[in-house]
Amino acid sequence: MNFQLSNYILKLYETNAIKFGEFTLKSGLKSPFYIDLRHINSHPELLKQTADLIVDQVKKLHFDYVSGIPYTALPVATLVADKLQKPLIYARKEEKAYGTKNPIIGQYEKGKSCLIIDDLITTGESIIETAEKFQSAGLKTKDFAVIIDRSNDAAGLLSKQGFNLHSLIKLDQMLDVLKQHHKLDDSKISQIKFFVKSSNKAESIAYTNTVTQKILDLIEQKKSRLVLSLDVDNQHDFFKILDQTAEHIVMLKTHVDILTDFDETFIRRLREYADKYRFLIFEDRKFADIGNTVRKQYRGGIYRIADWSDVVTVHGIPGEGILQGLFEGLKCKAGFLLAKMSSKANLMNETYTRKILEMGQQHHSVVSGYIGHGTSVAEIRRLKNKIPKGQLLLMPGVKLQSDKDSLGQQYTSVREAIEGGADLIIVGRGIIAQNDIKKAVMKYKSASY
Ligand code: 5IU
Repeated sequence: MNFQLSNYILKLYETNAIKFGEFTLKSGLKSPFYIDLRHINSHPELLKQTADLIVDQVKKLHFDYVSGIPYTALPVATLVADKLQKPLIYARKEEKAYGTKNPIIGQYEKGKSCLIIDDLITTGESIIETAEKFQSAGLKTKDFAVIIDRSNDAAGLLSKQGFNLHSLIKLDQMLDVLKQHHKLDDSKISQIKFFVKSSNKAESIAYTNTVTQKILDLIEQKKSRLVLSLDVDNQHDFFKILDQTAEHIVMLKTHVDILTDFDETFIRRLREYADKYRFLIFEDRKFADIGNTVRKQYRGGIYRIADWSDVVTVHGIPGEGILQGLFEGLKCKAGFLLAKMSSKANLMNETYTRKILEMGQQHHSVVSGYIGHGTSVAEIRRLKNKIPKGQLLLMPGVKLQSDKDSLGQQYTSVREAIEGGADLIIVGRGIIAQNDIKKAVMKYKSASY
């Protein structure tokens, strides 16, 4: 390692951009180190040095524009663009809910290429997300420059997707320099390396709760990824359809408040079917109020949903108190948070989705996964990649072929949903509105698994 770079690493350490101790991550895991490069922008010398090092790294590459991912990398990118005398463009951080605005700010010509600069790379997901925004705006993106590669192997992942990663510092190099300068000892270094290596594995074990495990077992046993959405208004039709479908589904999704003849016998009969044909009952209640109110709605009222359903849907909009209100003190119950709806022009933008995933990860003991939708394989895959390992993606708005209805519902095909990584598909009218229900359910089942 050259003198310039080790000097740079020491400066990062001195400005507290790299810290050692015990830090609780968003995931709840405790990390022995923490990297926060946001403050480099407040140290003019360090900022300049960062830009110089990046310029050295990228000056032989071919690109037309320079971009930085807001907020941290944008000032650095501005300096890099200035030094290389290339135009700066950048992608909006907050996506507009309706997606009508061009996500790229600045003037550019379609078909040209852009270098993307970020501060830190862990999994590569946010960089890929940004690259996709540029690509959908008609720009080419191949090269990424980052200050620190925290994972040691993000370059491998990116190269599989056709991207080149140019990192100034890899985690191991950084640890070596700090050790040489007596900032870290061997035991701390092995603790850090062990943490980085094992954290992915630890996360996947931690986030699968007992309800999720039941769902995963049923998927394998039944060789099906099908959730039937049975929105009919009377018990006769309900059980007639269930008779033809029950053995092929992993969960039955209900809206009990649609039934005009709901009564106690309905619940008793439904539970008998669930036990006999081994599916979970999923009341799609979409709770959305404060903890105290949803607790009453879930456990009381005429429906007493908590008595008979295994899982319910929950809006994250009121904050985490809703999960406490619903599930505190109950066993073997879980919720699915709404992360991205299937209806056209819904207001759940990327920022909202990300917040929901963070909330679900923190409450993984009662959150089995997320309701999410995408209109293409790439969009579904992007969402799926953001979901913590061990939690599930349930996708509504699915039919054998893509389609839409007159009230805003958008359908993506089963093939795309599964290829994008949906763990379960939620299908209603694709099955229940068909003349031959038995035949329809078999088609969806085999296409899903
Ligand atoms: N549902 C959606 N989209 C969503 C959510 C729930 O379609 O984003 I959240 C529900 C509505 C309906 C079922 O009960 O899933 C889909 O039924 P169809 O397959 O008939 O459209």
